[in-house]
Amino acid sequence: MKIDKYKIEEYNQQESSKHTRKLEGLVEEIANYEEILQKLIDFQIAIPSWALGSGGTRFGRFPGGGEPRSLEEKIEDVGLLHTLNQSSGAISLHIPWDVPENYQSIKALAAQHGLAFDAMNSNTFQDQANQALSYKFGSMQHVDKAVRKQAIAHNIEVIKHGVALGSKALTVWLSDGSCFPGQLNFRKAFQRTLESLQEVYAALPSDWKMFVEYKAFEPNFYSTTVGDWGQSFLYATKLGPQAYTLVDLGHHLPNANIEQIVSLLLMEGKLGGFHFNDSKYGDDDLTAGSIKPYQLFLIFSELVEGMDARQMDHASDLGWMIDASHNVKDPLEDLLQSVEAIMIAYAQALLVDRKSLIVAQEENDVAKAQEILQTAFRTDVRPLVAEARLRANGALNPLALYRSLKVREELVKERGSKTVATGL
Ligand code: AOS
Ligand code: ZN
Ligand code: ZN
Ligand code: ZN
Repeated sequence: MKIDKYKIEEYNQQESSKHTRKLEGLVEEIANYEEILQKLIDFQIAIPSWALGSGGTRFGRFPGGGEPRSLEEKIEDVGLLHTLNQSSGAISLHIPWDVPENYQSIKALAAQHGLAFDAMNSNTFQDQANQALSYKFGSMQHVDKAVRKQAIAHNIEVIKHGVALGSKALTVWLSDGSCFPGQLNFRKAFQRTLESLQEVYAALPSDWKMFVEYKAFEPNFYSTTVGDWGQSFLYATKLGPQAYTLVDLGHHLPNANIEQIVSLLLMEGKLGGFHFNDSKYGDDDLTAGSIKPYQLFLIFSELVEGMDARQMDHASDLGWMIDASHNVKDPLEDLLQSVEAIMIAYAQALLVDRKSLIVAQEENDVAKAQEILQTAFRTDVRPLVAEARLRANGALNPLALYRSLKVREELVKERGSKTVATGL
């Protein structure tokens, strides 16, 4: 299925006067309006291939219809999102869930949809059918060198797939850890993991980055060998300049101050990128901005401040990815909502009156500082985000258009109502 350009134009025309009315107030208020708009247009968020089908839990899975059955159909789905919002111009693949058979045709298909290949994800947290050794007791931390070698070889193979597709980064998330005290020698597990990562790092092309993703717990519930940002930072620092920490918003212990973590990693030049999602309890992988929109804004506020201080390019100097998966919504609708929430948080962060904030901080004017942040956060920037989309030839309201064009119904017709996409 493809969404015709004229359908978007037609829809935007219908909505045009309503949109203009909402935008007017904002245009007057924002001094650097055009500059902010351009930043919003340039900002792209990668869609994970595993979020395109309904996720499951260990208790069950309720697949929806019309889910992508192949890598080609996953690319097609991200293409649909990008056509609607013009902000999802990349896909993040997962090996072995998406094994590209013909690189040329996959690359051509992605290019046709205006998509780039973002970070490649490896998988040493599951045993595959044809796999020689088991990851039951870990992969890169494993006491058996043969298991570690298998995990290293897999990661190097993932890099090769990525090179063939034009990706520039490898994300390593390890489920390694332990479930019970005494199971593992923490120090030895760390050392073995570091040595394994060093071998993978040595295989990185010089223009590649390696993202070391941390996670507090799950599937191991006593210790995780890359358990928090400190440990990830330690690995990334020991590995070298091409290694960075990746922050998945759901991978912290409850109430962690993620915006402060982001600020300090950025200060040290070790922040690699994000897996955006939201959570109430743990690694819930819910829609970005659905539970704690203020936290998402505060993270973006630190990002804008820190990236500007380091003269970084907002759009291209970090990896912006979503990592979400759930049981109850149409995955494409959910991803449109996530991208929208991220754009809103970014737009609000761009509105923060930085000069006044610095003054308030220097004067210890706590109430003023809070007012400045909350003034930006409480601004309804949706018309601004919509205007950026309009200028980029996207839809004023992607979700509304997705529904009125009956995209899901079309996909069900094409692919059937009982489809199973691979994913977490
Ligand atoms: C797992 O909890 C991590 O969030 C991973 O980033 C991700 O879900 C996985 O790599 C998907 O393959
Ligand atoms: Zn993640
Ligand atoms: Zn997560
Ligand atoms: Zn996760």
